[in-house]
Amino acid sequence: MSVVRLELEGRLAVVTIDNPPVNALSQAVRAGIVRAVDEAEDAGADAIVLCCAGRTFVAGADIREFGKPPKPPWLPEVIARIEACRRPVVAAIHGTTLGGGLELALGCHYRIAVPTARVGFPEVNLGLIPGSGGTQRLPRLVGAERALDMMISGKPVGAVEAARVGVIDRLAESGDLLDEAMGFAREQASGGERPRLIRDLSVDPVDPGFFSDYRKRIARRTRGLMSPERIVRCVEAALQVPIDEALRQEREHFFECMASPQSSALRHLFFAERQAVKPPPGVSPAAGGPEITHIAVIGAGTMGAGIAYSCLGVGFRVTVLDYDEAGLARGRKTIEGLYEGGVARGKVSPAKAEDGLGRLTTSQDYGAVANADLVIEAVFESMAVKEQVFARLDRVCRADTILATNTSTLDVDRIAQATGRPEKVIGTHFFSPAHIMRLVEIVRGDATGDAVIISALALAKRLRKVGVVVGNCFGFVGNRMLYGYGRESQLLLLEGAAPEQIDGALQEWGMAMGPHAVGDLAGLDVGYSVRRERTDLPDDPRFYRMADVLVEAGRLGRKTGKGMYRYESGSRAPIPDPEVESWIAREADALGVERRAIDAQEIVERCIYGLIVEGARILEEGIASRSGDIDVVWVNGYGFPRHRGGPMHYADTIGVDKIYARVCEFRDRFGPMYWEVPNLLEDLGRSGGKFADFKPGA
Ligand code: T1G
Repeated sequence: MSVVRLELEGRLAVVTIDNPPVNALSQAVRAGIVRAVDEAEDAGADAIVLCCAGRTFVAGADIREFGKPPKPPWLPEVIARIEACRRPVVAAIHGTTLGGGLELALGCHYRIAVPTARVGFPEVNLGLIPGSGGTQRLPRLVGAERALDMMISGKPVGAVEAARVGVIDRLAESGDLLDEAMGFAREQASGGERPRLIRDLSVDPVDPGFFSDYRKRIARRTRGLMSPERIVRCVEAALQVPIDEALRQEREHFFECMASPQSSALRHLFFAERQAVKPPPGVSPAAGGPEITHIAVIGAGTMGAGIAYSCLGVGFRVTVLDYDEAGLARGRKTIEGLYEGGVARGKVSPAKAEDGLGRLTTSQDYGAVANADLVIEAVFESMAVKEQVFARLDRVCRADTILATNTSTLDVDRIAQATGRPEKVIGTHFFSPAHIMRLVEIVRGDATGDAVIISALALAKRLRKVGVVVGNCFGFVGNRMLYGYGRESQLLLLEGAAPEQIDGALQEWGMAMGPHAVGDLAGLDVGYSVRRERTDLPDDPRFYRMADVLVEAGRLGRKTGKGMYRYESGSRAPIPDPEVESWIAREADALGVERRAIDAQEIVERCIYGLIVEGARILEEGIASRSGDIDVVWVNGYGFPRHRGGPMHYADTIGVDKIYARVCEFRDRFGPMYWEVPNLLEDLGRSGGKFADFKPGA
């Protein structure tokens, strides 16, 4: 079936794009539009309505075509063909009209939209810029500042707002968009004069210092990114040179961004995040578990309350259970506080807050959770405690109730063995703060049934989170890799790099926060107690030595006013502490570690390659089923820079052969205890392969 069809309705031509799932502008669509417009003109139509079948008007260029040899007609040519029409062309907009879809609509003479539609330029999220006139036509409609805000944020705006500022000419409120679009087209056709072209408008002048001020305003949030600056330059050109020259410059900037490693990384993540939330190979999507409406959360602490709030926010009935009355009261207070904060910030309506709290019950009695469809355990990170809780849940809950644990590192199989229903037990590892962090590691035990995995993926999607299915091992994917990264950041202290130097090097490289600042934020005692639970710690007195010394000295981090850094009251700014410096020197001396000057490159390589080495082991063991899943975990759970695509994509970008050679150097210099080369890294390093091409078990 053709992806673009033309129907003549009296003296009107209706051109319908039908390219599921989002009417992306593939080569066939672009060619089909040109052909349909030619035919409509040849037929002498008074006007053309351009609309889309399915759930949305065009949601953008076909990202799958990027990086492949481009095929004409290019989108600018399609837009130029529409603008050359002697009769009006009206875009009928619904759904999410994004990127090239909005550029196509701006090439039409007029735009009509249903009020629920959204329009925007998300290209910056892909390391790109609007490359088909968006940087030129949008400022002509809404002015430089509003256009820059839309393109730099990448956030869509609703049709009502878009109509208010002039992007949309009319709202279709009858419920029949096509009918209203045809009526609007007839109106424009009856005028007889040549339809207006946005390209013929001029951009309202700006103050002399506008662009330099605007660059300062966005500097922090666009740190390290390439395409925002290119967008600003394009809008500057819109005010300075004729449009055809500005369009030429825009195209040049677009292709430079397209060729950048940043765009490759961001496009990789776009697809990896959609792939990661699909059932892993071997799990039948049709399995489907019980309908989940009532969720019980065991443990009213910070994580339990955050999980409960997330579930309430999307309509579940939630029962929070805690054995301790005061703890339960604190948990309810936390949830109420989250709603109050949401209402105060205008993120949650008072009605929604009231509705959510109306679906919350709290109890100290396990009987209250007997009829839950799903139970999420979020009690203290102790295997003994968790085993007791699961044994009791197994006795109390319905036979088909799914029992999930929020453990961050412990053995899901052992927890499952505390029940008589191991096939119903799964890990749902939320990240703190649970109501904000998008990532959920869905940990499948040996016995976990497909239906339970599918139910957990569906829960994550409903919570608007990224649920990634991972295997059961110590630390699963994220925290297991974190040890490689954290271990090196600790050893580097003893070897001579100051905490602020380590954090600074990694933040400069792109990490949201340095490892020592993160440790102080999370609380050094958290890692300390997990390490005490471990029975497989390396036989190395240097392993997390400074973290242990600080905890044993009562320096737990921000919450005690000092940890690796010190903090002035009321401030979150980490301040280097000479006392810690002296302790590090003392410990290094006691451990016989020779101290030396260490440069930023070694800091970054040892910490980031420490991630990659563990990621390679995770892949070859099948703990992650795709290298992209590891990338999705690290950009969504640990602040890995999105514009570097995740640890495994970054390794593919650098070249696995180069990573392999450097890791061999580290092994030879620091020993095989931490730098033993995984087989997969060696195989790919020698063959020139990529992690992205590795299929576990293949
Ligand atoms: N190209 C190709 N495939 C796309 C696509 C696109 N633009 N958008 C979505 N898909 C696929 C997606 O991979 C998934 O496939 C399915 O559609 C459903 O997507 C020229 C250069 C539109 C808000 O950045 O933001 O135009 O996994 O799961 O949650 O200057 O998709 O089912 O096989 O996300 O309902 C600009 C990207 C491109 C929009 C719908 N446009 N898409 O969300 O569904 S660059 C974008 C989205 C550009 C111009 C520039 C979302 C959505 P599968 P989904 P959703």
